Amino acid sequence: MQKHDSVPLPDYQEYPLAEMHERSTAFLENVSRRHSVRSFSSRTVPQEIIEQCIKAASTAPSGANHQPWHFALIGSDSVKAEIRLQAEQEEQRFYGEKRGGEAWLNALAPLGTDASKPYLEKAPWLIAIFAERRGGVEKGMEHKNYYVAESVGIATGILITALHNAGLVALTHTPKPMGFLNKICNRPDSNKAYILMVVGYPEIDATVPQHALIKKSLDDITTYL
Ligand code: IYR
Repeated sequence: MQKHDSVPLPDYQEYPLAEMHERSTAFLENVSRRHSVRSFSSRTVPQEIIEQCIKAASTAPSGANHQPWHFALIGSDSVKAEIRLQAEQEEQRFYGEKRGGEAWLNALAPLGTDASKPYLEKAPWLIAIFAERRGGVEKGMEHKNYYVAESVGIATGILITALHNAGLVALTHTPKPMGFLNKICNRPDSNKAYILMVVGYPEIDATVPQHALIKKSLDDITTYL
């Protein structure tokens, strides 16, 4: 067993109760204005802003602190075009050939999605998020990683929140299968494509499906013991 060192909690900030109420309410109000958007403007977004959001995501807790995530940041028009081409091929099989199955397609009907994904080319940034099955606490390590899906899921949640907080919109796009992203992004087989995040400004006439505005109440999602 290795010796472990500890340091005092470096930057915890306590707030008076009244301020906790205010802060939690303000955060709820802010995050309630986040919506998945499928209609993106081509307006550019500075790379540094996206990088700050990725750094925010990388503060997520992770199994054994191995930080088993990789973010491929894609701004190149030709790479975006290739991703769109391959994603639409998969989506064509999913929707057109009904590979998703009847029940899945019925569940998606209220969202109005289809195989056409123009935003993969139009949005200024795509972030292909990969889950690393192998790695370690330092770059280049080859240990087994733990709780990979949980860790990357939490990091992705922070990324979405950071992007929203910065004033951007995002779409968690998940063509299935997503293996083609490994090749395009030069990621090894030990990486699993997790989510393709589309990021930018919303189109001026962007809409959200009514269906997406249905939110379960606190009562629906909570039990008290
Ligand atoms: N990947 C497809 C299908 C899709 C699946 C789910 I679950 C969604 O919540 C939304 C879409 C697509 O992007 O259209």
